[in-house]
Amino acid sequence: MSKKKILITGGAGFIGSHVVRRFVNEYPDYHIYNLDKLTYAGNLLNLTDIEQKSNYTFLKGDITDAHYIQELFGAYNFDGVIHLAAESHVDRSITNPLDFVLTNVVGTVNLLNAAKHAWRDTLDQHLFYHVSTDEVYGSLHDPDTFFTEETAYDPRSPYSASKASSDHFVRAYHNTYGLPVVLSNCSNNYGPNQFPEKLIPLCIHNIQHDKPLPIYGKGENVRDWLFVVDHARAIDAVYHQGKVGETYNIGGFNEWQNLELIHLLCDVMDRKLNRTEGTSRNLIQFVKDRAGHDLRYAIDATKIECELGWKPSLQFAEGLEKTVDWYLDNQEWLQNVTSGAYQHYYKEQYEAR
Ligand code: NAD
Ligand code: TDX
Repeated sequence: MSKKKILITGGAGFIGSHVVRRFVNEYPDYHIYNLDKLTYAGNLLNLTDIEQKSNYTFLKGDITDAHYIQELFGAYNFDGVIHLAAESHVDRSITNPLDFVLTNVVGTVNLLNAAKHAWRDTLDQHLFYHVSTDEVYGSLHDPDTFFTEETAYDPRSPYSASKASSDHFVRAYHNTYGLPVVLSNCSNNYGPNQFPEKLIPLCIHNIQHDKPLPIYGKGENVRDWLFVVDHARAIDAVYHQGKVGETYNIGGFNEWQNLELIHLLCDVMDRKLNRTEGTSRNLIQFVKDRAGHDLRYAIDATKIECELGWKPSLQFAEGLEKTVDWYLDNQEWLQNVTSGAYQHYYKEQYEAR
């Protein structure tokens, strides 16, 4: 029997690389095609351990190119799609919203059109999985409320508006054309291979170089953090056991105020770098708040726990320790991604704050 062909988009990025690794290693009977444009956030160094595997193929391509995507589906006859490719950073969406519309909305619709066409006579043998975010639900103010799968959408940044729009298109293709889809909305991920524009790796990098740790506003915003490998496990569960047409919220039941989280990270870094306690905390600098900064995200992950038997495997302290160790052990990776264009981004983003 021929191997099942699965297209994973955005597989050279942070979460995508962990998903690709999991599927290549766990499912030798699948052939995994990783489609990625290799933007600033895509990095093949994330996948050196699996690049030689016989059930893995990398395809460099852009999901905004409708013609290319149609041809790709015609050529490979994919059984399933796990779609992660996106512009993913909220701050960049505030300066360049259109990039987010193009990749996250138009790119997703291009993939949906190609799947609808290629799968038209065998719809029930396929699955289109859209990986999305908790940010589509908006901002929570009451500490006792959580986002459930029934929470109304209320996106408030250009990034979350683009992800909400792509979620709506995925559901519309299910409703209108019968495309078999499944979706998940996950909280903030952290772990190895995350680009140092996001809070945790940015602070790890800055602490190492004795640079200020920029905390937006008063550092009171709350996020729910999940170790990236646990998100990859959840994606595996949703792809294999999720019900067609359904949405699953994924989260860590692990809420932290930004300032508390950075205090904890500083203490871990002081210990790892043999610095006197409190050294890294002295680098904290409160800077101008993010425009439209959502106060709190918190996921209720009861559905995926009860229906698919998934729950996080790591405690936060252990996950953070692993993350710090990974960055300290992978200086070449960090140097590679923080030279060149990153310097320009950093200056633009932080010098005026
Ligand atoms: P990332 O920015 O690290 O990676 C995105 C990947 O997509 C990169 O490899 C990039 O090269 C690729 N890409 C971008 N534009 C492309 C295009 N036009 N064509 C093909 N490839 C393109 O993002 P991430 O943090 O790994 O997030 C992956 C997905 O998970 C996104 O859809 C994001 O919305 C979602 N998500 C992220 C988080 C999080 O905390 N990071 C949480 C929930 C959901
Ligand atoms: O320098 C910083 N200082 C700071 O205080 C940065 C980069 C962030 N922050 C704050 C903003 C947020 O409250 O830290 C929190 C986390 O920020 P990010 O790491 O930028 O993540 P967030 O904006 O919460 O979005 C993330 O989670 C959901 C991902 O980037 C999204 O792709 C995902 O969908």
